[in-house]
Amino acid sequence: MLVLATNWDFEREARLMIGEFPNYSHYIHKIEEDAWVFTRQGLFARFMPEALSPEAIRLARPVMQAVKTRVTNRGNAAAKGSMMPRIKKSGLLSATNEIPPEVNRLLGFSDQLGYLDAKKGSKKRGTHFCRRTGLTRRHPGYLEGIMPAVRRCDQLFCEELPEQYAAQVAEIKSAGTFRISPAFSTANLNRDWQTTYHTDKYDLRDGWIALFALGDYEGGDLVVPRYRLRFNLRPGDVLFFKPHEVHGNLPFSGERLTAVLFGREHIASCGGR
Ligand SMILES: O=C(O)CCC(=O)C(=O)O
Ligand SMILES: [Fe+2]
Repeated sequence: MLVLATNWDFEREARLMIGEFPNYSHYIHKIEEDAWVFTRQGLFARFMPEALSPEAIRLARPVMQAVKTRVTNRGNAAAKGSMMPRIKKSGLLSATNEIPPEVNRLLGFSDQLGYLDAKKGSKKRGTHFCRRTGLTRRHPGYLEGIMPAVRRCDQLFCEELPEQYAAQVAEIKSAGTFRISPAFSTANLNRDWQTTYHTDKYDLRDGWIALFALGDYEGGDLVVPRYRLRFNLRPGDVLFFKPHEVHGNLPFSGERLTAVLFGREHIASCGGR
């Protein structure tokens, strides 16, 4: 087991690289074994190779392979300048920005399972109301397929990071059934998408995520430039970390499927049922 305490801290430089691709000069520590990673700010990551069972992998993989949604709204993770005004049917430019089809065709696929929160304080229905994600509604079997992997991640989170787990569960407990497990409300599924440097949005402010990978690929390591870290995430591995630090992927070949389990920022205000 590796216990790494790094003193590197390139916070400002990392922020400036948002929207750019990681490269091989952005890390010093390459992490590929069971590891705890500490920074000057405290515990940052817990890496657990081969943490998912063959059965959990077998059930989750077809669901993750079925993600067909193009990326239209994650501009930072898609590349600098990728968001631009939508062109309305009238030919005029809309006030809404999106990644246009000509650009998103070059990216991978991404969609969400589980639950979405309402904007804080919003009483409006429609997209402002707590609800299942569209993918969850359209394909009721999908969530079931990833649940063994979700339960395993939740259990490891509880065992390995008990304090952080207790805080996260307490924070979203009142969301009740708007959760996929005690600590997570939502799963973001990515297929064949090399993210540029970004921080995750819509997450609990101080939350932790579980990231796991499946598929058959080479490369795609997750780089965290602030702390000069590179995680070599192989199929079946689980990485717990704080997604408000800038991170992105190195290039890869093959089929790379990842799931990010997290708590939506306002999910607690949904109220349980
Ligand atoms: O696929 C990965 O390794 C990272 C995905 C990620 O950072 C995200 O979806 O926010
Ligand atoms: Fe991310």
